[in-house]
Amino acid sequence: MTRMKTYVSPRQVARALGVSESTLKRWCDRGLIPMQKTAGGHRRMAVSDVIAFLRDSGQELAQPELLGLPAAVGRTQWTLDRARDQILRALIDGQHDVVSEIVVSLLVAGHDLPAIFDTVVAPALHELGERWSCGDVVIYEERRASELCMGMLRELRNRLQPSRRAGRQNAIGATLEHDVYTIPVTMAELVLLDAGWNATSLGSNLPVDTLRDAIETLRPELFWLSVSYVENAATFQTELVILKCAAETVGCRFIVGGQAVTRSDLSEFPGVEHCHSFRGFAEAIESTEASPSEDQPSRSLALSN
Ligand code: B12
Repeated sequence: MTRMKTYVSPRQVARALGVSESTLKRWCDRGLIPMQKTAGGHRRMAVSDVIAFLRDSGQELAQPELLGLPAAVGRTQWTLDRARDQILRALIDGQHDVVSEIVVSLLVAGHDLPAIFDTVVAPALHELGERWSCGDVVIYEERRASELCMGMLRELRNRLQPSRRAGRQNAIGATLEHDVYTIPVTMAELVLLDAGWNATSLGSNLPVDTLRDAIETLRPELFWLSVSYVENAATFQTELVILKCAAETVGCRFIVGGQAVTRSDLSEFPGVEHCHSFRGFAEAIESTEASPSEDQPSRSLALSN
């Protein structure tokens, strides 16, 4: 499997993009790709910045492996529909590299994480669930696909490293007890990270009391709750009351999403926001960014080891 690199030399970037070093230097001088210097005075470029440049410019990537990206990145012009079908196939067959390659290719081609999650990965997982319930996919294949998907999301998370931390708003999120669905709660974390938030998923299956403590102690600007499974509707309502009170106490936004909760489930909870998709979530969190400062990069995708 290809290892991701955090920083590369301008020569490697020029070769990866298939352009001369003088062309690359011109782009750097125009501020299109930031250049950094190591303590020893060597010029270095963050792979994250190169990816952001590719997303913005449409420039092609000749040799992705020089940046530590899967070799096939950019070779195929994925449409979202075809990417969904191929990811489903790769998930069922346990092909980690193919899943990773498709997701990074879509990013490089300019698709953002909400589009990739809402229209590619989530529908592929829905179809996986359908096939599992019909017996066309057996349990080990479903479990392997879930693990593989989580692996791909963890890799993305390791690479979502905002270059500057000052001024960024904090968000925490989780799922409640009995809800074991780590994939959607991690996707929400990634959407926030890519939008420049300092986001931390506390994971899945958390008792409500510890979540209340987390909100009151960590005092984030935003708390997100991912709800993929509700064991008992009455208990869920009580848990929402507790979390809403905690969020009000510290003055943070409280956003709920997930396949086991609808807007009408929250009708008794004015102030608790509902998002139906990651696109809706991305739009909602954008409106929290009170005063976008230069410390909040619009794109923070950083590829690292
Ligand atoms: C992967 C999976 C698992 C994995 C979870 C692994 C993991 N680490 O997360 C494992 C193997 C553990 C599992 C277990 C079970 N599962 Co399961 N599982 C799935 C599967 C295939 C995918 C779930 C997923 O991640 N979807 C991707 C997410 C992103 O999609 P989504 O939730 O629809 O999200 C959309 C919106 O809701 C929103 N959103 C989601 N979260 C959030 C959060 C925020 C903050 C926001 C803003 C938006 C948002 O954005 C997305 C749109 O793009 C689903 C199929 C399906 N329809 O989803 C079945 C499914 C949910 N599972 C099912 C079942 C029956 C089970 C089990 C009972 C049996 C089993 N398979 O072993 C157990 C029970 C576990 C439990 N205690 O609850 C059924 C549920 C049927 C039902 N409604 O009652 C499903 C629907 C499969 C099916 N077709 O029958 N499962």
